[in-house]
Order: sequence, then C-alpha cells, then structure tokens
Amino acid sequence: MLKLQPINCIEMVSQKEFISTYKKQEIPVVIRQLTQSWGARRKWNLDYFCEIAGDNMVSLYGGGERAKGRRHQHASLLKMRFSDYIESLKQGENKLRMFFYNILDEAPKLIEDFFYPEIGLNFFKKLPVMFFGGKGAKVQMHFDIDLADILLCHFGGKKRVYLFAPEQKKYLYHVPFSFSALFDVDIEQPDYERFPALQHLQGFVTELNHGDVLYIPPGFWHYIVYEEIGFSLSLRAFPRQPQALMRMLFNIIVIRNVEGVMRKLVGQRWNDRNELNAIRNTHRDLGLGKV
Ligand SMILES: O=C(O)CCC(=O)C(=O)O
Repeated sequence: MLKLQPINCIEMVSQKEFISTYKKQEIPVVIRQLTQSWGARRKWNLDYFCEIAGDNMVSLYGGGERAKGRRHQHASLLKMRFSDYIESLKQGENKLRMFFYNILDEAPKLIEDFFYPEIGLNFFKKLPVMFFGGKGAKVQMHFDIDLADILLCHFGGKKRVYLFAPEQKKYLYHVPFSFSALFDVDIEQPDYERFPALQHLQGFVTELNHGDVLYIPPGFWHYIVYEEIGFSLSLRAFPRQPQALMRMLFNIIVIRNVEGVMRKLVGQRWNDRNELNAIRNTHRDLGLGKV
C-alpha cells in the first residue's frame, strides 16, 4: 500500500547545512522558524489581505472540477473581487482557490512583509506568487513546469502536503502533454481497483501551520489538501544546470503550447485520449495488463 513518511521538521538551518543536506540530496524539509522575523508572520490574515487588495479582481480555480472540452487545463473558473472571495471563504467549506497570484503585480505592498532567505538558493525575484484556498480545497497531483527549487511559506490554517520524488512518476498516472496525474488520483482515498499502480507509490507527507516553510526540491510531484483556510507564498529558484534548463524551456515552450493548441482544435476527444493513455502507459510500463 501507499507508503508515506513524515517530512523532517527543523527549527532553523544554516546555508551550508541546507545546501549539503537538503538541496544537494533533493530531500524535502519543513523549516519552522525561517519566517520568524517576517512581518507576514504577524500580519497575514484575511482582514489584512482585504485591506491591502480587497478591490482587486482575482481569478479563481479548482472547485473540484477538471477542465473539460476546449477549455485550457489551467483556465480560471471565474473572477470576483478579492474581498468577496475572502468573504466566501469565511462562510465555511469552499473549494475555490487562488493560484499563482503574483503579488509583485497585484498587491506589491505585500512585498514589504517578507525577505528572500539566505539559504543558498538564487531566487527569481520577479515571481513571488501566492496561493489561497478554502477549507476542503484540494490541489490535483502535479509537478511544477519550471522545475524550480521552491520554498512554500505557509500562513493561516493547516494544510496537508504530499510530495513524491520525480522517479515515482511511473506510479502516478501521468497524463501525457500535461504536468499532472489523472484528476481522479486521490492520495487520501486511493482507488486501487482503478489505479493499482498507486499501491507501489512511496512519498512524504506533512502538515503546514502558520509560519512554516516547506522546501520542495525540483520536479517533486505534490498533492495538497487545505484543512482550513490558508495562504502560501512560494519563492522559487530556477534551474541553472544546462540539462534542467533545457527541460524547463521544453516544458514551457513546447509541451504547454502543444496541449493548449490541441485542446482548442480537437476538444474533449484530445482529453479523453490522453486520460486513457495515462492508464495504458502506466499499466504497460509496470506489466499490469491491458486496459
Ligand atoms: O498551495 C497551493 O495551493 C498550491 C501550491 C502549488 O501547487 C505549487 O507551489 O506548485
């Protein structure tokens, strides 16, 4: 059955230790006190965001639905005022999420509330993005197209994060021309009849609380469940080695565009074919018989 080990939690880390123990070995870790001196740790709550950016229109994603037909797989579901979204989060269960919200463009005042930590990563400072989610929101299993080293700095209520190293891809029902697993792959309630390969999966799990920072090594797959309303800031460092850089560019320029164009041209048949192939390829490669 699916094997999960808890992600190591430490209070603080020096640059030297971070590089040798975590970055070089690609081991995820939660660092609890890295945000200790940040204004964000004291200030970031729903009312504060409302004050800073309440009038902005924001795009919302998720809602427990996969993108169908000709709709882009990462298209937003709807737009609303940030303050209305925050109000709706306060009402209880809410699966709508804000995704990849670039605060440099959208709410630059928030930049004053954090620092780029000196832990040996060369951060890309034009992309401090935030993610918001309501109680019960889930993030489909995926890996990040830019293959970045990520610090996911979490605030607000608890959220559970599952991580899987890139070599676990063979068990994950990767949908061709995407960066995701099949939408129905639910790590918390795995359907081993439909997806028997999940039984071989090995990964990591942790619960992030206000102020915790999770290091996600490049290419790690992640699946996230918001237990409560939460918001995370992601700081990213792009790959520098030529091979990884080429893979990142290939993902961004080729794969993403092929998927976008084919969806537009072919529609749902393209999606159905890729979803079927996710199962076929996985079972074929593992010798699990025909679909
Ligand atoms: O925390 C979230 O809502 C999503 C984070 C994520 O998927 C990412 O950093 O790629």
